[in-house]
Amino acid sequence: MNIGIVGYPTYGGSGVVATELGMYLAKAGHVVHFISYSQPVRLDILEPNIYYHEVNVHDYPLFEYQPYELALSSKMVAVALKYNLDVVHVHYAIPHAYAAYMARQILADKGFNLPVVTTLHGTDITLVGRNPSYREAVNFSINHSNVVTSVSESLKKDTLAFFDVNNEIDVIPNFIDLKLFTDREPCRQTFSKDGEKIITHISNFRKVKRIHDVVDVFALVNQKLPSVLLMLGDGPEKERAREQAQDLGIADRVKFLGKTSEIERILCISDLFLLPSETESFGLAALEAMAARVPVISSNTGGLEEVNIDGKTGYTAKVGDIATMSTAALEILSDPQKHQAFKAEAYAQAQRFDIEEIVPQYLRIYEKAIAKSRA
Ligand code: GMT
Repeated sequence: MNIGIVGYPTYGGSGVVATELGMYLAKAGHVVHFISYSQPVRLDILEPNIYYHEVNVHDYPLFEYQPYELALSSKMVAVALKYNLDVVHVHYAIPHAYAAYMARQILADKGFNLPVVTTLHGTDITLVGRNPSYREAVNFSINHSNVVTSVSESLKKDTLAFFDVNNEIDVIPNFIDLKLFTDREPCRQTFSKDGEKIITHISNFRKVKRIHDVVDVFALVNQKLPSVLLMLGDGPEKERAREQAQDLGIADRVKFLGKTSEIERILCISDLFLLPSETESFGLAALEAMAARVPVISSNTGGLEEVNIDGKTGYTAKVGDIATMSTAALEILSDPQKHQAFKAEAYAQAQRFDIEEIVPQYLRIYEKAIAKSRA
């Protein structure tokens, strides 16, 4: 198949899912055309069957805001015609689904049929999409995609609750390539001396991640158990977290490692993962931790309970309940046998989201979109 994939090129979330999906499809022999405003961070363009098309937005003094959707639609049209795309798969509704709808209309005018698959990822529905400035356009794009998928049952429920949806929504959960999490050389000594426990958090450090809860939970654990907190990623709340660690007197225990390409390696030496988010449609970072056999302490919001099974792969607690989260963390970390059992369950759960199992579901979705677009 000739497949167009549109997504954000950034580190984390929907962009990673889009990139990993495309690269897997390319390995399977499909020809994949990535369309974005810059090259996706995890994209290996040296691999066969992968093309990258950059969307260029022209600057003009009249524009206070550059019309990115217009440029994106035009690029989709050009790529579809030149490479005879069978389907375009857009990740994150805003503005990709809307731009894809326009591209499909323009192409129809030229006698070319381009089926559109939209995957909803989370904040495009739960935070940004609900905003009155975007709601109507997001609603329209959902209803006019040939097929819509969401990454969890919880996100599907939220979408049906927040919008007037008259389109079917298929749930296809996020996936993980388990092979990436094996045979990593140990680097524990770099971060932990004398058997200190390693607790890890990965995110884009936005408010929704409740970074202050990560630091508070860690501080409570650290009072009872020698430990270090590794903070991976970057974003607006990072400096505040650094100050918080200083105020709590644990600055030397909290290491900010920034955006690193060594996520799998660091997870493989971690003992526990924290994800206390305000909302999370899925929680891909929690799944990555589980693939590295790391139990997770998370909030019980959104799709997190579909990923982190309370009392099995880790524990879940109400948003902001740092007392329960720290008690749960200590329970797991201070009992080696229990820790081993949680690690095994975490890995077993990750296996259910193996890329080999999930990606074929997207291929069936593409077939469905093609059939629906011809009906
Ligand atoms: O918040 C993030 O981590 C980034 C965001 C994105 O859109 O890239 O992530 C969303 O999509 C991920 C991939 O499907 C999900 O795992 C995250 O749970 C979701 N984030 C939220 O819902 C807050």
